[in-house]
Amino acid sequence: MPSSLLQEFLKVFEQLRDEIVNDELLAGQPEASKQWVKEMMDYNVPLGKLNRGMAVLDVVQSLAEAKGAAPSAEDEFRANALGWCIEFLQAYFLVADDIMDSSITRRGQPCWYRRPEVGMVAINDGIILEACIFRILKKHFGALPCYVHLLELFHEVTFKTAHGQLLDTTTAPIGTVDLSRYTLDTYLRIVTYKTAFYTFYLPVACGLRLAGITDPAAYKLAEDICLQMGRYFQIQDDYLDCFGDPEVIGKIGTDIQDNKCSWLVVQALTRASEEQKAAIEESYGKDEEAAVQRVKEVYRQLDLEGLFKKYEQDSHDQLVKTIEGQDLLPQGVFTMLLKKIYKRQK
Ligand code: GPP
Ligand code: MG
Ligand code: MG
Ligand code: MG
Repeated sequence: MPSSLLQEFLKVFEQLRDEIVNDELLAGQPEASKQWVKEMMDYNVPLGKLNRGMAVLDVVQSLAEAKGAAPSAEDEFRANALGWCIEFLQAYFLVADDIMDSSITRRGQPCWYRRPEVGMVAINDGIILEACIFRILKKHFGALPCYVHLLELFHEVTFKTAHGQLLDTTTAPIGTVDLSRYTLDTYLRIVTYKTAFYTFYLPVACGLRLAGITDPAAYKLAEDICLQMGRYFQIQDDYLDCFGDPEVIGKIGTDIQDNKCSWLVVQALTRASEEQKAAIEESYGKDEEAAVQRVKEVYRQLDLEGLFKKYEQDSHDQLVKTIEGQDLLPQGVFTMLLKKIYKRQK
């Protein structure tokens, strides 16, 4: 039985989805195209963990609680609607990312572009998913003082994420293995941009805007903490890509085949013997099972699982210290997010 918060959140999705399908701008469109959009949204938007989307309400609640208040029903609806805007953005990114990464499954089902009736129509569906954000914002936030801030926030975060994705894909050109590219600096830049802004800063900044906070120092602090958390989150993602259970994470890892600048390869290269480096050089970036297994064997020899577990604990402890060491924003804003990802298996 899903929690009542989750039920409430899913109810808001149904409302927003129906509003989009019946959007006056689509009046006169054939039924079949409306049906396509509805099914495409149902397939791609609500089936994930929903951590990002549900975080906006958590943030709004923490901010209200710190003032001894509780959000009104209207504030809760708005927080959830903004949460769905983030989930639409995420759906858009994932549809596109799965094409770029030649991925096979996502959230336990075939990637959208791999459905026979979809193929490259998925690119257009991604564009529709992004456009939905701005229909939701206009309808539900258009009259609020925070509207322009929210528009800027979604635009800026998208701009940054796409630049992260640019670095991610161009650092991993298919067919050329250049191990000198896989440095920690390059890695941190990629993941800060491709993941941390939209996964952590965006939900927190949405909550701060809804709560009417305008102090730039609050946004700067939120950004610092959220980017730190986002890097930790993507390092977990890279770890799970190799060592996670595809049944649990809902996706089959492709980082080794895709030549990705993953945290694992970066760490492996700083620890590998000449022989192990040669094995990685020979096998990385090849879409062959034996080559993938060879790379994983080196990772096991170097005990990257143990290294990750230690990193995970240190990183968590460091984050707790940073969160507790400030008094500009209620700690709950961040601890709720951190609790959901600490030692995650999916
Ligand atoms: C995660 O990378 C980053 C994204 C999904 C952002 C994509 C951004 C675009 C502008 C398309 P990943 O490839 O490691 O994620 P996953 O493991 O979920 O495929
Ligand atoms: Mg991917
Ligand atoms: Mg990717
Ligand atoms: Mg990944």
